[in-house]
Amino acid sequence: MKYLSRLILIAILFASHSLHAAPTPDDERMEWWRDAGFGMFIHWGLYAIPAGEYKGERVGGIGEWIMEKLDIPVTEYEKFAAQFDPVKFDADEWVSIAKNAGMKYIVITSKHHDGFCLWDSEVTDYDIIDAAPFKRDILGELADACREQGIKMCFYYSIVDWHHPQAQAPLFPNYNAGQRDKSVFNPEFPEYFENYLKPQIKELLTKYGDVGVVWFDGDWIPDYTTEMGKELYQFIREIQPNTIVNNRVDKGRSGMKGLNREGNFAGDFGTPEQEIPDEGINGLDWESCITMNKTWGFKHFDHNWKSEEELIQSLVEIVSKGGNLLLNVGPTAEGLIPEESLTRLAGMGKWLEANGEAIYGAQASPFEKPEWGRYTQKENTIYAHVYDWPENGKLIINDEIKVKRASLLATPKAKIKFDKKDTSLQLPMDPIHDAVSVIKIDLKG
Ligand code: FHN
Repeated sequence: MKYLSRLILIAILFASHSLHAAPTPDDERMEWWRDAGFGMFIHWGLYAIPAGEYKGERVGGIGEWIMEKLDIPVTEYEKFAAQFDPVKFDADEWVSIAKNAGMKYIVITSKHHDGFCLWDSEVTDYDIIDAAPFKRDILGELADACREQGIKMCFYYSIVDWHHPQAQAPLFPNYNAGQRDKSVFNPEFPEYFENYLKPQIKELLTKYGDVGVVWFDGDWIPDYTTEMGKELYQFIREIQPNTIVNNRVDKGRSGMKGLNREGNFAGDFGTPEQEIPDEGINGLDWESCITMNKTWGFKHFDHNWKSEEELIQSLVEIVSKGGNLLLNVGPTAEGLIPEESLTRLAGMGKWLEANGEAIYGAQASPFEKPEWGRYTQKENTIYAHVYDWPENGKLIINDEIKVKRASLLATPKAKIKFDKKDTSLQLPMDPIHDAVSVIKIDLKG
Protein backbone atom coordinates (compact mmCIF):
# COMPACT_ATOMS: atom_id res chain seq x y z
CA MET A 1 0.00 0.00 0.00
CA LYS A 2 2.79 2.40 0.96
CA TYR A 3 4.47 1.85 -2.44
CA LEU A 4 1.20 2.58 -4.29
CA SER A 5 0.53 5.82 -2.32
CA ARG A 6 4.08 6.99 -3.04
CA LEU A 7 3.52 6.32 -6.78
CA ILE A 8 0.28 8.32 -6.70
CA LEU A 9 2.05 11.23 -4.96
CA ILE A 10 4.82 11.27 -7.59
CA ALA A 11 2.21 11.18 -10.35
CA ILE A 12 0.37 14.15 -8.79
CA LEU A 13 3.58 16.13 -8.37
CA PHE A 14 4.55 15.42 -11.98
CA ALA A 15 1.11 16.40 -13.23
CA SER A 16 1.11 19.62 -11.24
CA HIS A 17 4.60 20.46 -12.50
CA SER A 18 3.69 19.89 -16.14
CA LEU A 19 0.55 22.02 -15.68
CA HIS A 20 2.80 24.93 -14.80
CA ALA A 21 5.01 24.75 -17.86
CA ALA A 22 8.49 26.17 -17.30
CA PRO A 23 8.64 29.89 -18.26
CA THR A 24 9.86 30.53 -21.80
CA PRO A 25 12.72 32.98 -22.53
CA ASP A 26 10.05 35.47 -23.65
CA ASP A 27 8.23 35.07 -20.32
CA GLU A 28 11.47 35.91 -18.52
CA ARG A 29 12.13 38.91 -20.76
CA MET A 30 8.55 40.21 -20.31
CA GLU A 31 8.33 39.52 -16.57
CA TRP A 32 9.31 43.02 -15.31
CA TRP A 33 6.93 44.64 -17.81
CA ARG A 34 4.00 42.34 -16.89
CA ASP A 35 4.57 42.99 -13.19
CA ALA A 36 5.01 46.77 -13.67
CA GLY A 37 1.41 47.54 -14.61
CA PHE A 38 1.95 51.29 -14.77
CA GLY A 39 4.31 53.54 -16.78
CA MET A 40 4.78 57.19 -17.71
CA PHE A 41 4.50 58.32 -21.34
CA ILE A 42 6.29 61.63 -22.06
CA HIS A 43 5.48 63.57 -25.24
CA TRP A 44 8.03 66.35 -25.40
CA GLY A 45 9.68 68.19 -28.31
CA LEU A 46 9.58 71.35 -30.41
CA TYR A 47 5.75 71.26 -30.50
CA ALA A 48 5.78 72.38 -26.83
CA ILE A 49 6.93 75.81 -28.07
CA PRO A 50 3.81 76.73 -30.11
CA ALA A 51 1.85 74.72 -27.48
CA GLY A 52 -1.10 74.30 -29.83
CA GLU A 53 -1.20 77.80 -31.34
CA TYR A 54 0.67 79.19 -34.38
CA LYS A 55 0.31 82.72 -35.82
CA GLY A 56 -2.96 83.11 -33.96
CA GLU A 57 -4.45 79.84 -35.19
CA ARG A 58 -5.18 77.07 -32.70
CA VAL A 59 -4.75 73.40 -33.62
CA GLY A 60 -8.02 71.51 -33.20
CA GLY A 61 -6.55 68.16 -32.28
CA ILE A 62 -3.49 66.88 -30.46
CA GLY A 63 -0.76 69.42 -29.90
CA GLU A 64 2.20 67.46 -31.29
CA TRP A 65 0.46 67.40 -34.71
CA ILE A 66 0.50 71.21 -35.07
CA MET A 67 3.05 71.10 -37.91
CA GLU A 68 0.82 68.84 -40.03
CA LYS A 69 -2.60 70.14 -39.00
CA LEU A 70 -1.70 73.81 -39.59
CA ASP A 71 0.40 72.94 -42.66
CA ILE A 72 3.49 74.67 -41.30
CA PRO A 73 6.27 74.42 -43.92
CA VAL A 74 9.37 72.51 -42.78
CA THR A 75 11.54 75.63 -43.19
CA GLU A 76 9.17 77.52 -40.86
CA TYR A 77 8.77 74.75 -38.26
CA GLU A 78 12.56 74.22 -38.09
CA LYS A 79 12.87 77.71 -36.58
CA PHE A 80 11.41 76.34 -33.31
CA ALA A 81 14.65 74.39 -32.83
CA ALA A 82 16.61 77.60 -32.26
CA GLN A 83 14.08 78.54 -29.54
CA PHE A 84 14.14 75.19 -27.68
CA ASP A 85 15.92 75.93 -24.40
CA PRO A 86 14.03 74.09 -21.59
CA VAL A 87 16.16 75.49 -18.78
CA LYS A 88 13.77 74.20 -16.10
CA PHE A 89 14.17 70.57 -17.24
CA ASP A 90 15.37 68.38 -14.36
CA ALA A 91 15.68 64.68 -15.19
CA ASP A 92 16.05 63.64 -11.54
CA GLU A 93 12.86 65.50 -10.68
CA TRP A 94 10.88 63.99 -13.57
CA VAL A 95 11.97 60.46 -12.65
CA SER A 96 11.12 61.06 -8.98
CA ILE A 97 7.67 62.31 -10.01
CA ALA A 98 7.12 59.09 -12.00
CA LYS A 99 8.49 56.92 -9.18
CA ASN A 100 6.38 58.63 -6.50
CA ALA A 101 3.34 58.16 -8.72
CA GLY A 102 3.98 54.42 -8.59
CA MET A 103 5.15 54.20 -12.20
CA LYS A 104 7.79 51.57 -13.00
CA TYR A 105 8.93 52.68 -16.46
CA ILE A 106 9.20 55.84 -18.57
CA VAL A 107 8.65 55.99 -22.36
CA ILE A 108 9.82 59.31 -23.85
CA THR A 109 9.47 60.55 -27.43
CA SER A 110 13.09 60.35 -28.54
CA LYS A 111 11.87 61.53 -31.97
CA HIS A 112 8.24 62.27 -32.78
CA HIS A 113 6.75 62.73 -36.27
CA ASP A 114 8.30 66.21 -36.61
CA GLY A 115 11.71 64.52 -36.82
CA PHE A 116 13.43 66.51 -34.05
CA CYS A 117 15.74 64.34 -31.92
CA LEU A 118 16.12 64.71 -28.15
CA TRP A 119 19.63 63.25 -28.28
CA ASP A 120 22.85 63.97 -30.21
CA SER A 121 22.26 61.82 -33.27
CA GLU A 122 25.21 61.12 -35.56
CA VAL A 123 23.02 60.99 -38.66
CA THR A 124 21.42 64.41 -38.36
CA ASP A 125 22.01 67.92 -37.00
CA TYR A 126 18.24 68.30 -36.39
CA ASP A 127 18.74 67.47 -32.76
CA ILE A 128 18.97 68.96 -29.25
CA ILE A 129 22.76 69.39 -29.41
CA ASP A 130 23.30 70.77 -32.93
CA ALA A 131 20.11 72.75 -33.59
CA ALA A 132 18.94 74.00 -30.18
CA PRO A 133 20.53 76.38 -27.62
CA PHE A 134 19.93 73.80 -24.87
CA LYS A 135 22.82 71.60 -26.00
CA ARG A 136 22.19 68.92 -23.32
CA ASP A 137 21.54 65.24 -23.95
CA ILE A 138 17.98 64.95 -22.62
CA LEU A 139 17.83 61.18 -23.17
CA GLY A 140 21.19 60.70 -21.48
CA GLU A 141 20.19 62.70 -18.41
CA LEU A 142 16.90 60.80 -18.14
CA ALA A 143 18.61 57.43 -18.63
CA ASP A 144 21.07 58.23 -15.80
CA ALA A 145 18.24 59.35 -13.49
CA CYS A 146 16.22 56.21 -14.28
CA ARG A 147 19.21 54.00 -13.55
CA GLU A 148 19.80 55.76 -10.22
CA GLN A 149 16.13 55.49 -9.17
CA GLY A 150 15.42 51.97 -10.43
CA ILE A 151 13.01 52.98 -13.19
CA LYS A 152 13.16 51.34 -16.65
CA MET A 153 14.19 53.73 -19.44
CA CYS A 154 12.21 53.23 -22.66
CA PHE A 155 12.15 55.12 -25.96
CA TYR A 156 9.27 56.06 -28.25
CA TYR A 157 10.45 56.40 -31.86
CA SER A 158 8.35 57.61 -34.81
CA ILE A 159 8.74 55.79 -38.14
CA VAL A 160 6.97 58.79 -39.67
CA ASP A 161 9.34 61.72 -40.15
CA TRP A 162 8.04 65.02 -41.50
CA HIS A 163 11.51 66.55 -41.65
CA HIS A 164 13.64 63.98 -43.46
CA PRO A 165 13.40 64.42 -47.26
CA GLN A 166 13.47 60.67 -47.92
CA ALA A 167 10.97 59.77 -45.22
CA GLN A 168 7.68 60.54 -46.78
CA ALA A 169 6.68 63.02 -49.41
CA PRO A 170 8.30 62.67 -52.81
CA LEU A 171 7.89 66.39 -53.36
CA PHE A 172 9.85 67.59 -50.36
CA PRO A 173 8.93 69.83 -48.48
CA ASN A 174 5.40 68.53 -49.11
CA TYR A 175 6.09 66.30 -46.11
CA ASN A 176 2.53 65.39 -45.23
CA ALA A 177 1.38 64.03 -48.58
CA GLY A 178 1.71 60.48 -47.28
CA GLN A 179 -0.41 61.34 -44.26
CA ARG A 180 -3.30 62.60 -46.30
CA ASP A 181 -3.17 60.35 -49.30
CA LYS A 182 -2.29 56.72 -48.75
CA SER A 183 -1.53 56.33 -52.47
CA VAL A 184 1.47 58.65 -52.08
CA PHE A 185 4.76 56.79 -51.78
CA ASN A 186 8.27 58.07 -51.38
CA PRO A 187 10.58 55.94 -53.54
CA GLU A 188 13.45 56.90 -51.27
CA PHE A 189 11.80 55.59 -48.07
CA PRO A 190 13.83 52.33 -48.13
CA GLU A 191 16.99 54.45 -48.06
CA TYR A 192 15.64 56.44 -45.09
CA PHE A 193 14.81 53.15 -43.38
CA GLU A 194 18.29 51.65 -44.00
CA ASN A 195 20.54 54.70 -43.62
CA TYR A 196 18.68 56.83 -41.10
CA LEU A 197 16.01 54.99 -39.09
CA LYS A 198 18.07 51.89 -38.33
CA PRO A 199 21.25 53.82 -37.42
CA GLN A 200 19.16 55.98 -35.05
CA ILE A 201 17.63 52.91 -33.39
CA LYS A 202 21.15 51.52 -32.99
CA GLU A 203 22.22 54.82 -31.34
CA LEU A 204 19.32 54.58 -28.87
CA LEU A 205 20.26 50.98 -28.05
CA THR A 206 24.00 51.53 -27.67
CA LYS A 207 24.32 54.96 -26.02
CA TYR A 208 22.08 54.69 -22.95
CA GLY A 209 22.57 51.31 -21.30
CA ASP A 210 19.69 48.86 -20.90
CA VAL A 211 16.57 49.93 -22.80
CA GLY A 212 13.37 48.43 -21.39
CA VAL A 213 11.10 49.04 -24.38
CA VAL A 214 11.33 50.51 -27.89
CA TRP A 215 7.87 51.96 -28.49
CA PHE A 216 7.35 52.47 -32.23
CA ASP A 217 4.68 54.72 -33.72
CA GLY A 218 3.79 55.78 -37.26
CA ASP A 219 3.38 52.19 -38.49
CA TRP A 220 0.43 53.31 -40.65
CA ILE A 221 2.28 54.90 -43.57
CA PRO A 222 2.23 52.83 -46.78
CA ASP A 223 5.95 53.36 -47.35
CA TYR A 224 6.66 51.22 -44.28
CA THR A 225 6.31 47.49 -44.93
CA THR A 226 5.83 44.38 -42.79
CA GLU A 227 9.17 43.13 -44.11
CA MET A 228 10.81 46.26 -42.68
CA GLY A 229 8.93 45.69 -39.41
CA LYS A 230 10.11 42.13 -38.98
CA GLU A 231 13.67 43.11 -39.90
CA LEU A 232 13.60 45.99 -37.40
CA TYR A 233 12.32 43.73 -34.60
CA GLN A 234 15.19 41.29 -35.14
CA PHE A 235 17.66 44.18 -35.48
CA ILE A 236 16.68 45.42 -32.01
CA ARG A 237 16.77 41.98 -30.38
CA GLU A 238 20.28 41.36 -31.77
CA ILE A 239 21.58 44.60 -30.22
CA GLN A 240 19.74 44.25 -26.87
CA PRO A 241 18.16 40.75 -26.60
CA ASN A 242 16.09 41.71 -23.55
CA THR A 243 14.52 44.83 -25.01
CA ILE A 244 10.73 44.61 -25.41
CA VAL A 245 9.18 46.00 -28.61
CA ASN A 246 5.55 47.08 -29.12
CA ASN A 247 3.37 45.84 -32.00
CA ARG A 248 3.67 49.11 -33.92
CA VAL A 249 7.08 47.84 -35.10
CA ASP A 250 5.12 45.85 -37.69
CA LYS A 251 1.85 46.22 -39.62
CA GLY A 252 -0.46 43.98 -37.61
CA ARG A 253 -2.20 46.58 -35.44
CA SER A 254 -5.96 47.03 -35.84
CA GLY A 255 -6.16 50.83 -35.56
CA MET A 256 -6.67 52.52 -32.21
CA LYS A 257 -7.95 49.26 -30.70
CA GLY A 258 -4.25 48.49 -30.83
CA LEU A 259 -4.37 44.71 -30.88
CA ASN A 260 -3.03 42.64 -33.78
CA ARG A 261 -5.33 41.20 -36.39
CA GLU A 262 -4.85 37.56 -37.39
CA GLY A 263 -1.47 36.84 -38.98
CA ASN A 264 2.23 36.62 -38.26
CA PHE A 265 3.36 40.03 -37.05
CA ALA A 266 6.32 41.14 -34.94
CA GLY A 267 5.89 42.89 -31.62
CA ASP A 268 5.61 41.83 -27.97
CA PHE A 269 2.48 43.68 -26.88
CA GLY A 270 -0.65 45.33 -28.24
CA THR A 271 -1.17 49.09 -27.96
CA PRO A 272 -4.79 50.24 -27.50
CA GLU A 273 -4.78 54.03 -27.63
CA GLN A 274 -7.09 56.25 -25.56
CA GLU A 275 -9.22 53.18 -24.85
CA ILE A 276 -9.43 50.05 -22.71
CA PRO A 277 -10.42 46.76 -24.39
CA ASP A 278 -13.97 45.66 -23.50
CA GLU A 279 -12.77 42.33 -22.16
CA GLY A 280 -9.52 40.98 -20.78
CA ILE A 281 -7.66 38.84 -23.28
CA ASN A 282 -6.00 35.88 -21.61
CA GLY A 283 -2.44 35.19 -22.62
CA LEU A 284 -2.10 38.43 -24.58
CA ASP A 285 0.19 41.28 -23.48
CA TRP A 286 -1.23 44.75 -24.05
CA GLU A 287 -0.87 48.28 -22.75
CA SER A 288 -3.39 51.14 -23.07
CA CYS A 289 -1.75 54.54 -23.65
CA ILE A 290 -3.96 57.33 -22.34
CA THR A 291 -3.69 61.12 -21.93
CA MET A 292 -4.65 63.01 -18.77
CA ASN A 293 -6.39 65.70 -20.83
CA LYS A 294 -7.02 65.54 -24.60
CA THR A 295 -3.52 66.00 -25.99
CA TRP A 296 -0.19 64.16 -25.90
CA GLY A 297 2.03 67.18 -26.57
CA PHE A 298 1.49 70.29 -24.42
CA LYS A 299 -1.34 72.63 -25.50
CA HIS A 300 -1.69 75.74 -23.34
CA PHE A 301 -5.46 75.87 -23.78
CA ASP A 302 -6.32 72.20 -23.17
CA HIS A 303 -7.95 72.22 -19.72
CA ASN A 304 -9.95 69.00 -20.18
CA TRP A 305 -8.30 67.16 -17.32
CA LYS A 306 -9.58 63.74 -16.22
CA SER A 307 -10.16 63.43 -12.48
CA GLU A 308 -7.77 61.55 -10.22
CA GLU A 309 -10.66 59.16 -9.47
CA GLU A 310 -11.12 58.38 -13.17
CA LEU A 311 -7.40 57.80 -13.63
CA ILE A 312 -7.16 55.41 -10.65
CA GLN A 313 -10.23 53.52 -11.85
CA SER A 314 -8.71 53.30 -15.37
CA LEU A 315 -5.54 51.77 -13.90
CA VAL A 316 -7.63 49.22 -11.95
CA GLU A 317 -9.81 48.48 -15.00
CA ILE A 318 -6.76 47.85 -17.18
CA VAL A 319 -4.94 45.61 -14.67
CA SER A 320 -8.19 43.71 -13.98
CA LYS A 321 -8.13 42.81 -17.70
CA GLY A 322 -4.43 41.83 -17.75
CA GLY A 323 -2.97 45.01 -19.27
CA ASN A 324 -0.65 47.92 -18.41
CA LEU A 325 -1.47 51.63 -18.27
CA LEU A 326 0.95 54.03 -20.01
CA LEU A 327 -0.23 57.42 -18.73
CA ASN A 328 0.94 60.53 -20.60
CA VAL A 329 2.43 63.84 -19.51
CA GLY A 330 3.15 66.66 -21.96
CA PRO A 331 5.83 68.95 -20.50
CA THR A 332 6.07 72.66 -21.40
CA ALA A 333 8.77 74.31 -23.53
CA GLU A 334 10.47 75.34 -20.26
CA GLY A 335 10.78 71.68 -19.21
CA LEU A 336 8.01 71.58 -16.59
CA ILE A 337 5.33 68.91 -16.21
CA PRO A 338 1.99 70.77 -15.92
CA GLU A 339 0.69 71.30 -12.37
CA GLU A 340 -2.59 69.54 -13.20
CA SER A 341 -0.60 66.41 -14.12
CA LEU A 342 1.52 66.63 -10.98
CA THR A 343 -1.47 66.70 -8.62
CA ARG A 344 -3.09 63.71 -10.32
CA LEU A 345 0.16 61.73 -10.32
CA ALA A 346 0.70 62.46 -6.62
CA GLY A 347 -2.82 61.24 -5.83
CA MET A 348 -2.29 58.03 -7.83
CA GLY A 349 1.00 57.47 -6.04
CA LYS A 350 -0.68 57.83 -2.63
CA TRP A 351 -3.36 55.31 -3.63
CA LEU A 352 -0.73 52.88 -4.93
CA GLU A 353 1.31 53.23 -1.75
CA ALA A 354 -1.63 51.67 0.14
CA ASN A 355 -2.95 49.38 -2.61
CA GLY A 356 -0.03 48.59 -4.93
CA GLU A 357 -0.08 44.93 -3.79
CA ALA A 358 -3.36 44.58 -5.73
CA ILE A 359 -1.81 46.08 -8.90
CA TYR A 360 1.87 45.19 -9.28
CA GLY A 361 2.23 41.59 -10.48
CA ALA A 362 -1.56 41.17 -10.34
CA GLN A 363 -3.49 39.64 -13.24
CA ALA A 364 -7.04 39.35 -14.52
CA SER A 365 -9.25 37.11 -12.35
CA PRO A 366 -11.47 34.37 -13.83
CA PHE A 367 -14.54 35.96 -12.23
CA GLU A 368 -17.20 38.05 -13.96
CA LYS A 369 -16.63 41.73 -13.19
CA PRO A 370 -18.97 42.78 -10.38
CA GLU A 371 -21.40 45.73 -10.56
CA TRP A 372 -19.59 47.60 -7.80
CA GLY A 373 -16.00 47.43 -9.12
CA ARG A 374 -13.33 45.06 -10.42
CA TYR A 375 -11.29 42.00 -9.31
CA THR A 376 -7.57 41.45 -9.73
CA GLN A 377 -5.81 38.25 -8.73
CA LYS A 378 -2.44 37.03 -7.49
CA GLU A 379 -1.86 33.30 -6.87
CA ASN A 380 -4.25 32.47 -4.02
CA THR A 381 -5.56 35.97 -3.40
CA ILE A 382 -8.36 37.95 -4.97
CA TYR A 383 -8.44 41.75 -4.63
CA ALA A 384 -11.90 43.28 -4.74
CA HIS A 385 -11.56 46.90 -5.95
CA VAL A 386 -14.72 48.62 -4.73
CA TYR A 387 -15.72 51.75 -6.68
CA ASP A 388 -19.32 51.92 -5.35
CA TRP A 389 -19.28 51.29 -1.59
CA PRO A 390 -22.45 49.47 -0.45
CA GLU A 391 -24.63 51.76 1.69
CA ASN A 392 -25.32 49.09 4.30
CA GLY A 393 -21.72 47.84 4.17
CA LYS A 394 -22.87 44.49 2.72
CA LEU A 395 -20.78 43.62 -0.36
CA ILE A 396 -22.08 40.69 -2.40
CA ILE A 397 -19.16 38.91 -4.08
CA ASN A 398 -19.03 36.30 -6.81
CA ASP A 399 -20.34 33.02 -5.34
CA GLU A 400 -17.45 31.04 -6.86
CA ILE A 401 -14.97 32.87 -4.64
CA LYS A 402 -14.06 30.52 -1.76
CA VAL A 403 -13.19 32.92 1.05
CA LYS A 404 -10.68 31.79 3.66
CA ARG A 405 -10.06 35.28 5.13
CA ALA A 406 -10.97 38.83 4.09
CA SER A 407 -9.54 42.19 5.16
CA LEU A 408 -9.20 45.75 3.97
CA LEU A 409 -5.86 45.99 2.14
CA ALA A 410 -5.17 49.31 3.86
CA THR A 411 -5.75 47.74 7.33
CA PRO A 412 -5.01 44.00 6.90
CA LYS A 413 -5.20 43.21 10.64
CA ALA A 414 -8.91 44.08 10.82
CA LYS A 415 -10.63 40.91 9.61
CA ILE A 416 -13.85 41.32 7.61
CA LYS A 417 -16.81 39.00 8.31
CA PHE A 418 -17.85 36.70 5.42
CA ASP A 419 -21.41 35.40 5.27
CA LYS A 420 -21.55 32.17 3.23
CA LYS A 421 -25.37 32.32 2.98
CA ASP A 422 -25.34 35.21 0.55
CA THR A 423 -21.57 35.24 -0.18
CA SER A 424 -21.31 38.72 1.28
CA LEU A 425 -18.63 40.63 3.13
CA GLN A 426 -19.65 42.96 5.96
CA LEU A 427 -17.65 46.12 5.36
CA PRO A 428 -17.25 49.23 7.55
CA MET A 429 -19.92 51.86 6.83
CA ASP A 430 -17.49 54.24 5.11
CA PRO A 431 -15.12 53.54 2.17
CA ILE A 432 -11.38 53.83 2.70
CA HIS A 433 -10.79 55.86 -0.48
CA ASP A 434 -13.09 58.05 -2.62
CA ALA A 435 -12.07 56.35 -5.87
CA VAL A 436 -11.30 52.71 -5.08
CA SER A 437 -11.16 50.82 -1.75
CA VAL A 438 -9.52 47.37 -1.90
CA ILE A 439 -10.55 44.21 -0.04
CA LYS A 440 -7.97 41.42 0.16
CA ILE A 441 -9.57 37.97 -0.03
CA ASP A 442 -7.38 34.95 0.78
CA LEU A 443 -8.82 31.96 -1.04
CA LYS A 444 -9.39 28.52 0.38
CA GLY A 445 -7.29 25.65 -1.05
O1 FHN B 1 0.29 60.29 -34.09
C1 FHN B 1 0.65 59.79 -32.82
C2 FHN B 1 0.27 60.76 -31.74
O2 FHN B 1 0.90 61.99 -31.94
C3 FHN B 1 0.68 60.18 -30.38
O3 FHN B 1 2.10 60.01 -30.34
C4 FHN B 1 -0.02 58.84 -30.18
C5 FHN B 1 0.41 58.22 -28.86
O4 FHN B 1 0.47 56.86 -28.97
N1 FHN B 1 0.32 57.93 -31.28
C6 FHN B 1 -0.02 58.44 -32.60
C7 FHN B 1 -1.50 58.48 -32.84
O5 FHN B 1 -2.00 57.16 -32.85
